[in-house]
Amino acid sequence: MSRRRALPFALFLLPWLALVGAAQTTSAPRPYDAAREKRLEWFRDAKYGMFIHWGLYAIPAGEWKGQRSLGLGEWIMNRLKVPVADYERLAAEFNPIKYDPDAWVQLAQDAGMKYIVITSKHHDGFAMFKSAVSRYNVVDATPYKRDVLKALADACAKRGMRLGFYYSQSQDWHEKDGAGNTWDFGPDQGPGPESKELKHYDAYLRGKAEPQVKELLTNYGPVALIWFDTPRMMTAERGQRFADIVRQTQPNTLIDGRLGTEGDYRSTGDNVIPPEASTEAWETPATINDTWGFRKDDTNWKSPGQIAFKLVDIVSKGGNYLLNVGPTADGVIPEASADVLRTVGRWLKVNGEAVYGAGVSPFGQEFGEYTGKDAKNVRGEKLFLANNEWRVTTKPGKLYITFFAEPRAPFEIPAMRNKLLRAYRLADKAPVALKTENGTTTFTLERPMLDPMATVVVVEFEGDKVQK
Ligand code: JFZ
Repeated sequence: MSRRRALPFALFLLPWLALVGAAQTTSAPRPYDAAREKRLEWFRDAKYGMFIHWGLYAIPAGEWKGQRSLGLGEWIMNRLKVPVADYERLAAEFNPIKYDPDAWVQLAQDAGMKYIVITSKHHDGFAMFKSAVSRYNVVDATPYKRDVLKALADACAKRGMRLGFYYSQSQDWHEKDGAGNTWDFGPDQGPGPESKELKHYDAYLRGKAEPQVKELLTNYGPVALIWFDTPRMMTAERGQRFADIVRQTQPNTLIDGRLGTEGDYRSTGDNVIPPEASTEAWETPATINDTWGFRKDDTNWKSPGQIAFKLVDIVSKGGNYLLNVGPTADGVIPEASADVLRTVGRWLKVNGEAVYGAGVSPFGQEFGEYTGKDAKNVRGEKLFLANNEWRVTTKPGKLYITFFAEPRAPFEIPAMRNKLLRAYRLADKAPVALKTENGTTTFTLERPMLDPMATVVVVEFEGDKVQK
Protein backbone atom coordinates (compact mmCIF):
# COMPACT_ATOMS: atom_id res chain seq x y z
CA MET A 1 0.00 0.00 0.00
CA SER A 2 1.09 3.57 -0.55
CA ARG A 3 2.46 5.61 2.33
CA ARG A 4 -0.53 7.91 2.19
CA ARG A 5 -2.80 4.91 2.74
CA ALA A 6 -0.54 3.06 5.14
CA LEU A 7 -0.87 5.56 7.97
CA PRO A 8 -4.62 5.49 8.54
CA PHE A 9 -4.53 1.71 8.25
CA ALA A 10 -1.78 1.55 10.86
CA LEU A 11 -3.68 3.85 13.23
CA PHE A 12 -6.73 1.73 12.77
CA LEU A 13 -4.85 -1.46 13.59
CA LEU A 14 -3.28 -0.21 16.80
CA PRO A 15 -6.28 -0.59 19.12
CA TRP A 16 -6.93 -4.19 18.18
CA LEU A 17 -3.27 -5.08 18.34
CA ALA A 18 -3.35 -3.86 21.92
CA LEU A 19 -6.45 -5.92 22.58
CA VAL A 20 -5.05 -9.06 21.07
CA GLY A 21 -1.81 -8.41 22.90
CA ALA A 22 0.02 -9.67 19.87
CA ALA A 23 3.75 -9.35 19.43
CA GLN A 24 3.09 -7.43 16.24
CA THR A 25 3.18 -3.81 17.20
CA THR A 26 3.25 -2.23 13.80
CA SER A 27 1.47 -2.71 10.54
CA ALA A 28 4.48 -1.59 8.53
CA PRO A 29 4.66 -3.76 5.42
CA ARG A 30 6.69 -6.85 6.20
CA PRO A 31 9.64 -7.91 4.10
CA TYR A 32 8.72 -10.01 1.10
CA ASP A 33 8.81 -13.70 1.98
CA ALA A 34 8.49 -15.92 -1.10
CA ALA A 35 7.56 -19.05 0.88
CA ARG A 36 4.81 -17.22 2.75
CA GLU A 37 3.43 -15.72 -0.46
CA LYS A 38 3.28 -19.20 -1.95
CA ARG A 39 1.42 -20.58 1.09
CA LEU A 40 -0.99 -17.67 0.88
CA GLU A 41 -1.93 -18.09 -2.78
CA TRP A 42 -5.12 -20.08 -2.23
CA PHE A 43 -6.08 -17.91 0.75
CA ARG A 44 -5.83 -14.69 -1.24
CA ASP A 45 -8.09 -16.11 -3.95
CA ALA A 46 -10.60 -17.74 -1.60
CA LYS A 47 -11.93 -14.52 0.03
CA TYR A 48 -14.82 -16.13 1.87
CA GLY A 49 -14.72 -18.82 4.55
CA MET A 50 -17.03 -20.44 7.07
CA PHE A 51 -16.12 -20.18 10.73
CA ILE A 52 -17.79 -22.74 13.01
CA HIS A 53 -17.83 -22.35 16.80
CA TRP A 54 -19.05 -25.64 18.22
CA GLY A 55 -18.44 -27.08 21.64
CA LEU A 56 -19.98 -27.93 25.01
CA TYR A 57 -21.18 -24.32 25.39
CA ALA A 58 -23.86 -25.08 22.78
CA ILE A 59 -25.68 -27.06 25.50
CA PRO A 60 -26.30 -24.17 27.95
CA ALA A 61 -26.72 -21.94 24.86
CA GLY A 62 -26.53 -18.73 26.90
CA GLU A 63 -28.36 -19.88 30.05
CA TRP A 64 -26.98 -21.62 33.15
CA LYS A 65 -29.37 -23.11 35.71
CA GLY A 66 -32.11 -20.72 34.70
CA GLN A 67 -29.81 -17.68 34.72
CA ARG A 68 -29.24 -15.80 31.48
CA SER A 69 -25.60 -15.07 30.77
CA LEU A 70 -25.01 -12.05 28.57
CA GLY A 71 -22.30 -11.87 25.95
CA LEU A 72 -20.73 -14.53 23.82
CA GLY A 73 -22.24 -18.01 24.14
CA GLU A 74 -18.85 -19.73 24.27
CA TRP A 75 -17.77 -17.54 27.22
CA ILE A 76 -20.50 -18.73 29.59
CA MET A 77 -18.13 -20.73 31.81
CA ASN A 78 -15.98 -17.64 32.34
CA ARG A 79 -18.84 -15.12 32.69
CA LEU A 80 -20.61 -17.13 35.38
CA LYS A 81 -17.39 -18.48 36.92
CA VAL A 82 -18.66 -22.02 36.56
CA PRO A 83 -16.29 -24.37 38.41
CA VAL A 84 -14.50 -26.93 36.25
CA ALA A 85 -16.19 -29.74 38.18
CA ASP A 86 -19.65 -28.42 37.16
CA TYR A 87 -18.87 -27.42 33.59
CA GLU A 88 -17.19 -30.75 32.89
CA ARG A 89 -20.51 -32.51 33.40
CA LEU A 90 -21.74 -31.03 30.13
CA ALA A 91 -19.56 -33.59 28.36
CA ALA A 92 -21.81 -36.40 29.60
CA GLU A 93 -24.72 -34.63 27.85
CA PHE A 94 -23.03 -33.97 24.53
CA ASN A 95 -24.73 -36.21 22.00
CA PRO A 96 -25.19 -34.43 18.64
CA ILE A 97 -27.32 -37.06 16.96
CA LYS A 98 -28.32 -34.70 14.15
CA TYR A 99 -24.72 -33.91 13.22
CA ASP A 100 -24.29 -34.35 9.45
CA PRO A 101 -20.84 -33.15 8.35
CA ASP A 102 -21.69 -33.66 4.67
CA ALA A 103 -24.60 -31.27 5.08
CA TRP A 104 -22.31 -28.69 6.70
CA VAL A 105 -19.82 -28.87 3.86
CA GLN A 106 -22.66 -28.76 1.33
CA LEU A 107 -23.97 -25.63 3.04
CA ALA A 108 -20.54 -23.99 2.89
CA GLN A 109 -20.36 -24.82 -0.82
CA ASP A 110 -23.88 -23.57 -1.51
CA ALA A 111 -22.91 -20.40 0.34
CA GLY A 112 -19.93 -19.90 -1.97
CA MET A 113 -17.46 -20.31 0.88
CA LYS A 114 -14.05 -21.70 -0.01
CA TYR A 115 -12.72 -22.85 3.35
CA ILE A 116 -13.99 -23.92 6.74
CA VAL A 117 -12.40 -23.18 10.12
CA ILE A 118 -13.85 -25.04 13.10
CA THR A 119 -13.12 -24.81 16.82
CA SER A 120 -11.04 -27.84 17.77
CA LYS A 121 -10.63 -26.58 21.33
CA HIS A 122 -12.03 -23.31 22.58
CA HIS A 123 -11.13 -21.53 25.83
CA ASP A 124 -13.21 -24.04 27.83
CA GLY A 125 -10.49 -26.59 27.12
CA PHE A 126 -12.74 -29.28 25.66
CA ALA A 127 -11.27 -30.99 22.57
CA MET A 128 -13.74 -31.74 19.79
CA PHE A 129 -11.32 -34.43 18.58
CA LYS A 130 -9.72 -37.58 19.91
CA SER A 131 -6.66 -36.69 21.92
CA ALA A 132 -4.07 -38.87 23.59
CA VAL A 133 -2.95 -36.14 25.98
CA SER A 134 -6.29 -35.25 27.59
CA ARG A 135 -9.36 -37.39 28.16
CA TYR A 136 -11.43 -34.21 28.11
CA ASN A 137 -12.37 -34.78 24.49
CA VAL A 138 -15.39 -35.68 22.41
CA VAL A 139 -14.45 -39.35 21.99
CA ASP A 140 -13.44 -40.20 25.55
CA ALA A 141 -15.81 -38.01 27.56
CA THR A 142 -19.16 -37.99 25.73
CA PRO A 143 -21.89 -40.55 25.02
CA TYR A 144 -21.48 -39.69 21.33
CA LYS A 145 -17.96 -41.20 21.40
CA ARG A 146 -17.16 -40.17 17.83
CA ASP A 147 -14.50 -37.78 16.56
CA VAL A 148 -16.57 -34.98 15.08
CA LEU A 149 -13.55 -33.28 13.52
CA LYS A 150 -12.47 -36.46 11.79
CA ALA A 151 -15.94 -36.80 10.29
CA LEU A 152 -15.78 -33.19 9.07
CA ALA A 153 -12.26 -33.66 7.69
CA ASP A 154 -13.47 -36.69 5.72
CA ALA A 155 -16.47 -34.79 4.34
CA CYS A 156 -14.20 -31.89 3.36
CA ALA A 157 -11.70 -34.19 1.67
CA LYS A 158 -14.50 -35.87 -0.27
CA ARG A 159 -15.92 -32.57 -1.46
CA GLY A 160 -12.71 -30.65 -2.07
CA MET A 161 -13.22 -28.14 0.75
CA ARG A 162 -10.24 -26.76 2.66
CA LEU A 163 -10.39 -27.23 6.42
CA GLY A 164 -8.60 -25.36 9.17
CA PHE A 165 -8.75 -25.60 12.95
CA TYR A 166 -9.29 -22.91 15.56
CA TYR A 167 -7.19 -23.81 18.62
CA SER A 168 -7.13 -21.76 21.83
CA GLN A 169 -3.45 -22.12 22.60
CA SER A 170 -3.30 -19.84 25.59
CA GLN A 171 -6.59 -19.76 27.43
CA ASP A 172 -7.67 -23.15 28.76
CA TRP A 173 -10.15 -22.83 31.60
CA HIS A 174 -10.11 -26.56 32.26
CA GLU A 175 -6.42 -26.70 33.22
CA LYS A 176 -4.90 -25.34 36.39
CA ASP A 177 -1.85 -24.14 34.48
CA GLY A 178 -3.64 -22.81 31.39
CA ALA A 179 -4.46 -19.12 31.11
CA GLY A 180 -7.81 -17.66 32.01
CA ASN A 181 -9.44 -19.67 34.80
CA THR A 182 -8.99 -17.37 37.77
CA TRP A 183 -12.08 -18.59 39.65
CA ASP A 184 -10.82 -22.14 40.22
CA PHE A 185 -7.08 -21.63 39.98
CA GLY A 186 -6.34 -18.00 40.90
CA PRO A 187 -4.84 -15.23 38.79
CA ASP A 188 -2.51 -16.01 35.87
CA GLN A 189 -0.15 -13.22 36.78
CA GLY A 190 0.78 -11.11 39.77
CA PRO A 191 0.05 -7.37 40.09
CA GLY A 192 2.26 -4.51 39.00
CA PRO A 193 4.42 -4.03 35.97
CA GLU A 194 6.42 -7.22 36.61
CA SER A 195 3.19 -9.26 36.30
CA LYS A 196 5.01 -12.33 37.45
CA GLU A 197 3.49 -15.55 36.14
CA LEU A 198 1.75 -17.49 38.91
CA LYS A 199 0.94 -20.68 37.03
CA HIS A 200 3.14 -23.34 35.45
CA TYR A 201 2.10 -22.04 32.08
CA ASP A 202 4.84 -23.84 30.16
CA ALA A 203 3.81 -27.12 31.75
CA TYR A 204 0.33 -26.61 30.27
CA LEU A 205 1.74 -25.55 26.89
CA ARG A 206 4.09 -28.51 26.64
CA GLY A 207 1.73 -31.01 28.22
CA LYS A 208 -1.48 -30.18 26.36
CA ALA A 209 -1.54 -27.32 23.86
CA GLU A 210 1.59 -28.16 21.87
CA PRO A 211 0.90 -31.92 21.61
CA GLN A 212 -2.74 -31.27 20.70
CA VAL A 213 -1.75 -28.92 17.89
CA LYS A 214 0.62 -31.64 16.73
CA GLU A 215 -2.27 -34.14 16.81
CA LEU A 216 -4.43 -31.84 14.71
CA LEU A 217 -1.66 -31.55 12.15
CA THR A 218 -1.04 -35.30 12.10
CA ASN A 219 -4.41 -37.05 12.18
CA TYR A 220 -6.73 -35.05 9.92
CA GLY A 221 -5.08 -34.84 6.51
CA PRO A 222 -4.03 -31.51 5.03
CA VAL A 223 -4.81 -28.65 7.41
CA ALA A 224 -5.43 -25.38 5.59
CA LEU A 225 -4.67 -23.24 8.62
CA ILE A 226 -4.48 -23.11 12.38
CA TRP A 227 -6.45 -20.26 13.87
CA PHE A 228 -4.78 -19.41 17.17
CA ASP A 229 -6.46 -16.89 19.44
CA THR A 230 -6.11 -14.53 22.42
CA PRO A 231 -2.35 -14.86 22.94
CA ARG A 232 -2.14 -14.17 26.67
CA MET A 233 1.39 -14.56 28.01
CA MET A 234 2.47 -15.73 24.57
CA THR A 235 6.05 -14.56 24.46
CA ALA A 236 7.83 -14.63 21.12
CA GLU A 237 9.62 -17.77 22.22
CA ARG A 238 6.42 -19.60 23.14
CA GLY A 239 4.71 -18.50 19.96
CA GLN A 240 7.67 -19.72 17.98
CA ARG A 241 7.32 -23.19 19.51
CA PHE A 242 3.82 -23.44 17.98
CA ALA A 243 5.02 -21.98 14.70
CA ASP A 244 7.78 -24.62 14.59
CA ILE A 245 5.29 -27.43 15.20
CA VAL A 246 3.14 -26.16 12.36
CA ARG A 247 6.02 -25.67 9.92
CA GLN A 248 7.67 -28.98 10.76
CA THR A 249 4.47 -31.02 10.54
CA GLN A 250 2.68 -29.36 7.63
CA PRO A 251 4.76 -26.67 5.95
CA ASN A 252 1.83 -25.37 3.88
CA THR A 253 -0.51 -24.81 6.82
CA LEU A 254 -1.19 -21.12 7.36
CA ILE A 255 -0.95 -19.46 10.77
CA ASP A 256 -3.47 -16.71 11.51
CA GLY A 257 -2.69 -13.37 13.13
CA ARG A 258 -3.41 -14.25 16.76
CA LEU A 259 -0.64 -16.65 17.70
CA GLY A 260 1.40 -14.06 19.51
CA THR A 261 4.27 -14.19 17.12
CA GLU A 262 4.08 -13.22 13.49
CA GLY A 263 1.63 -15.32 11.50
CA ASP A 264 1.07 -15.60 7.77
CA TYR A 265 -1.69 -13.02 7.68
CA ARG A 266 -3.29 -10.42 9.90
CA SER A 267 -6.54 -10.92 11.73
CA THR A 268 -8.59 -7.82 12.47
CA GLY A 269 -10.61 -7.38 15.62
CA ASP A 270 -13.83 -9.38 15.62
CA ASN A 271 -16.35 -7.94 13.17
CA VAL A 272 -13.97 -5.08 12.34
CA ILE A 273 -13.55 -4.07 8.72
CA PRO A 274 -10.73 -1.56 8.20
CA PRO A 275 -11.54 1.70 6.46
CA GLU A 276 -8.72 1.41 3.92
CA ALA A 277 -7.27 -1.12 1.51
CA SER A 278 -4.10 -3.05 2.21
CA THR A 279 -2.15 -5.38 -0.03
CA GLU A 280 -1.04 -7.49 2.94
CA ALA A 281 -3.07 -10.65 3.47
CA TRP A 282 -5.69 -10.14 6.18
CA GLU A 283 -8.97 -11.56 7.41
CA THR A 284 -11.99 -10.29 9.31
CA PRO A 285 -13.52 -12.90 11.61
CA ALA A 286 -17.19 -12.07 11.99
CA THR A 287 -20.44 -13.24 13.52
CA ILE A 288 -23.67 -13.73 11.57
CA ASN A 289 -25.62 -12.71 14.69
CA ASP A 290 -23.95 -11.41 17.91
CA THR A 291 -22.35 -14.55 19.29
CA TRP A 292 -19.94 -17.21 18.02
CA GLY A 293 -21.11 -20.20 20.02
CA PHE A 294 -24.85 -20.95 19.76
CA ARG A 295 -27.20 -18.93 22.01
CA LYS A 296 -30.87 -19.80 21.95
CA ASP A 297 -31.87 -16.15 22.44
CA ASP A 298 -29.82 -14.67 19.60
CA THR A 299 -31.66 -14.55 16.28
CA ASN A 300 -30.27 -11.19 15.25
CA TRP A 301 -29.09 -12.57 11.92
CA LYS A 302 -27.43 -10.25 9.46
CA SER A 303 -29.36 -10.01 6.23
CA PRO A 304 -28.05 -11.39 2.93
CA GLY A 305 -27.60 -7.83 1.68
CA GLN A 306 -25.52 -6.88 4.72
CA ILE A 307 -23.33 -9.93 4.23
CA ALA A 308 -22.93 -9.38 0.49
CA PHE A 309 -21.89 -5.80 1.22
CA LYS A 310 -19.37 -6.80 3.88
CA LEU A 311 -17.90 -9.45 1.60
CA VAL A 312 -17.41 -7.09 -1.34
CA ASP A 313 -16.25 -4.30 0.99
CA ILE A 314 -13.60 -6.61 2.48
CA VAL A 315 -12.50 -7.94 -0.92
CA SER A 316 -12.22 -4.39 -2.28
CA LYS A 317 -9.78 -3.72 0.60
CA GLY A 318 -7.72 -6.87 0.04
CA GLY A 319 -9.05 -9.07 2.84
CA ASN A 320 -10.94 -12.28 3.51
CA TYR A 321 -14.28 -12.66 5.27
CA LEU A 322 -14.47 -15.53 7.77
CA LEU A 323 -18.15 -15.66 8.66
CA ASN A 324 -19.26 -17.68 11.66
CA VAL A 325 -22.14 -20.04 12.28
CA GLY A 326 -22.92 -21.57 15.67
CA PRO A 327 -24.42 -25.07 15.50
CA THR A 328 -26.74 -26.30 18.25
CA ALA A 329 -25.78 -29.05 20.68
CA ASP A 330 -27.77 -31.43 18.44
CA GLY A 331 -25.39 -30.68 15.59
CA VAL A 332 -27.61 -28.43 13.51
CA ILE A 333 -26.63 -25.11 11.95
CA PRO A 334 -29.68 -22.92 12.69
CA GLU A 335 -31.82 -22.98 9.57
CA ALA A 336 -32.43 -19.22 9.56
CA SER A 337 -28.69 -18.56 9.35
CA ALA A 338 -28.25 -21.27 6.72
CA ASP A 339 -30.95 -19.59 4.60
CA VAL A 340 -29.12 -16.27 4.76
CA LEU A 341 -25.90 -17.94 3.66
CA ARG A 342 -27.57 -19.71 0.76
CA THR A 343 -29.09 -16.45 -0.47
CA VAL A 344 -25.66 -14.85 -0.59
CA GLY A 345 -24.42 -18.04 -2.27
CA ARG A 346 -26.96 -17.65 -5.07
CA TRP A 347 -25.74 -14.10 -5.65
CA LEU A 348 -22.15 -15.34 -5.73
CA LYS A 349 -23.00 -18.02 -8.29
CA VAL A 350 -23.86 -15.23 -10.70
CA ASN A 351 -21.47 -12.52 -9.51
CA GLY A 352 -18.55 -14.46 -8.03
CA GLU A 353 -16.19 -13.22 -10.75
CA ALA A 354 -16.20 -9.85 -8.94
CA VAL A 355 -15.12 -11.56 -5.69
CA TYR A 356 -12.94 -14.67 -6.01
CA GLY A 357 -9.38 -13.82 -6.89
CA ALA A 358 -10.29 -10.16 -7.31
CA GLY A 359 -7.92 -7.32 -6.42
CA VAL A 360 -8.37 -4.20 -4.32
CA SER A 361 -10.03 -0.98 -5.39
CA PRO A 362 -7.67 1.33 -7.27
CA PHE A 363 -9.67 4.28 -5.93
CA GLY A 364 -10.76 4.57 -2.29
CA GLN A 365 -13.05 7.56 -2.16
CA GLU A 366 -15.99 5.13 -2.17
CA PHE A 367 -15.01 3.82 1.30
CA GLY A 368 -16.09 6.99 3.06
CA GLU A 369 -14.15 9.44 5.20
CA TYR A 370 -13.37 10.48 8.76
CA THR A 371 -15.83 13.03 10.05
CA GLY A 372 -14.53 16.54 10.53
CA LYS A 373 -16.68 16.88 13.64
CA ASP A 374 -15.48 15.59 16.98
CA ALA A 375 -17.67 12.50 16.86
CA LYS A 376 -16.24 9.21 18.07
CA ASN A 377 -17.27 5.65 17.39
CA VAL A 378 -18.19 3.21 20.17
CA ARG A 379 -14.55 2.21 20.44
CA GLY A 380 -13.67 5.80 21.26
CA GLU A 381 -11.87 6.31 17.96
CA LYS A 382 -12.42 9.15 15.52
CA LEU A 383 -15.62 8.35 13.68
CA PHE A 384 -15.28 6.98 10.17
CA LEU A 385 -18.36 7.62 8.09
CA ALA A 386 -18.52 4.65 5.77
CA ASN A 387 -20.18 5.04 2.43
CA ASN A 388 -21.98 1.80 1.65
CA GLU A 389 -23.37 2.56 -1.78
CA TRP A 390 -20.78 1.04 -4.09
CA ARG A 391 -17.46 -0.81 -4.11
CA VAL A 392 -14.83 -1.59 -6.72
CA THR A 393 -12.86 -4.79 -7.18
CA THR A 394 -10.46 -5.55 -10.01
CA LYS A 395 -8.95 -8.12 -12.32
CA PRO A 396 -6.46 -7.43 -15.10
CA GLY A 397 -8.17 -5.06 -17.55
CA LYS A 398 -11.44 -5.02 -15.60
CA LEU A 399 -13.18 -2.99 -12.94
CA TYR A 400 -16.12 -4.55 -11.14
CA ILE A 401 -18.33 -1.82 -9.74
CA THR A 402 -20.86 -3.30 -7.35
CA PHE A 403 -23.87 -1.16 -6.52
CA PHE A 404 -25.66 -1.73 -3.22
CA ALA A 405 -27.93 1.23 -3.86
CA GLU A 406 -29.53 2.14 -7.14
CA PRO A 407 -27.74 5.02 -8.88
CA ARG A 408 -30.30 7.69 -9.66
CA ALA A 409 -27.91 9.88 -11.58
CA PRO A 410 -25.27 9.09 -14.19
CA PHE A 411 -22.45 7.31 -12.38
CA GLU A 412 -19.03 8.91 -12.80
CA ILE A 413 -16.17 6.46 -13.13
CA PRO A 414 -13.36 7.82 -10.94
CA ALA A 415 -10.53 9.39 -12.91
CA MET A 416 -8.11 6.98 -14.58
CA ARG A 417 -5.85 7.33 -17.58
CA ASN A 418 -6.52 3.96 -19.25
CA LYS A 419 -8.77 3.99 -22.25
CA LEU A 420 -12.18 2.58 -21.31
CA LEU A 421 -13.35 -0.07 -23.77
CA ARG A 422 -16.83 -1.20 -22.81
CA ALA A 423 -19.14 -1.94 -19.92
CA TYR A 424 -21.82 -4.54 -19.16
CA ARG A 425 -23.80 -5.96 -16.26
CA LEU A 426 -22.04 -9.02 -14.90
CA ALA A 427 -25.16 -11.07 -14.18
CA ASP A 428 -26.71 -11.01 -17.67
CA LYS A 429 -23.98 -9.43 -19.79
CA ALA A 430 -26.38 -6.66 -20.89
CA PRO A 431 -24.30 -3.84 -22.37
CA VAL A 432 -24.04 -0.57 -20.45
CA ALA A 433 -23.35 2.50 -22.56
CA LEU A 434 -20.33 4.60 -21.61
CA LYS A 435 -20.44 8.33 -22.25
CA THR A 436 -17.30 10.48 -22.15
CA GLU A 437 -17.52 14.26 -21.85
CA ASN A 438 -14.73 16.66 -20.87
CA GLY A 439 -12.55 13.72 -19.83
CA THR A 440 -15.17 12.26 -17.48
CA THR A 441 -16.83 8.95 -18.30
CA THR A 442 -20.27 8.16 -16.97
CA PHE A 443 -22.83 5.43 -17.39
CA THR A 444 -26.47 5.18 -16.48
CA LEU A 445 -27.64 1.99 -14.87
CA GLU A 446 -31.09 0.89 -15.93
CA ARG A 447 -33.72 1.28 -13.19
CA PRO A 448 -34.94 -0.69 -11.38
CA MET A 449 -31.58 -2.33 -10.80
CA LEU A 450 -31.35 -5.91 -12.05
CA ASP A 451 -30.65 -7.18 -8.53
CA PRO A 452 -31.71 -4.69 -5.85
CA MET A 453 -29.40 -6.40 -3.32
CA ALA A 454 -26.28 -5.80 -5.39
CA THR A 455 -25.74 -5.29 -9.11
CA VAL A 456 -22.29 -5.51 -10.67
CA VAL A 457 -21.16 -3.50 -13.70
CA VAL A 458 -17.96 -4.63 -15.39
CA VAL A 459 -15.91 -1.89 -17.03
CA GLU A 460 -13.17 -3.11 -19.35
CA PHE A 461 -10.15 -0.94 -19.92
CA GLU A 462 -6.92 -1.00 -21.90
CA GLY A 463 -3.93 -2.50 -20.09
CA ASP A 464 -3.86 -4.70 -17.00
CA LYS A 465 -3.73 -2.16 -14.20
CA VAL A 466 -5.46 1.12 -13.59
CA GLN A 467 -3.18 4.09 -14.25
CA LYS A 468 -4.06 7.24 -12.39
C1 JFZ B 1 -11.87 -14.42 20.58
C2 JFZ B 1 -12.56 -15.43 21.48
O1 JFZ B 1 -12.39 -15.07 22.82
C3 JFZ B 1 -14.01 -15.55 21.11
O2 JFZ B 1 -14.67 -16.47 21.93
C4 JFZ B 1 -14.13 -15.98 19.65
O3 JFZ B 1 -13.57 -17.27 19.50
C5 JFZ B 1 -13.40 -14.97 18.77
C6 JFZ B 1 -13.33 -15.41 17.33
O4 JFZ B 1 -12.06 -14.75 19.22
O5 JFZ B 1 -12.28 -13.13 20.95
C7 JFZ B 1 -11.63 -12.03 20.51
C8 JFZ B 1 -10.30 -12.02 20.14
C9 JFZ B 1 -9.72 -10.84 19.67
C10 JFZ B 1 -10.47 -9.69 19.57
C11 JFZ B 1 -11.79 -9.71 19.95
C12 JFZ B 1 -12.37 -10.86 20.43
N1 JFZ B 1 -9.91 -8.53 19.06
O6 JFZ B 1 -8.76 -8.51 18.65
O7 JFZ B 1 -10.58 -7.50 18.93
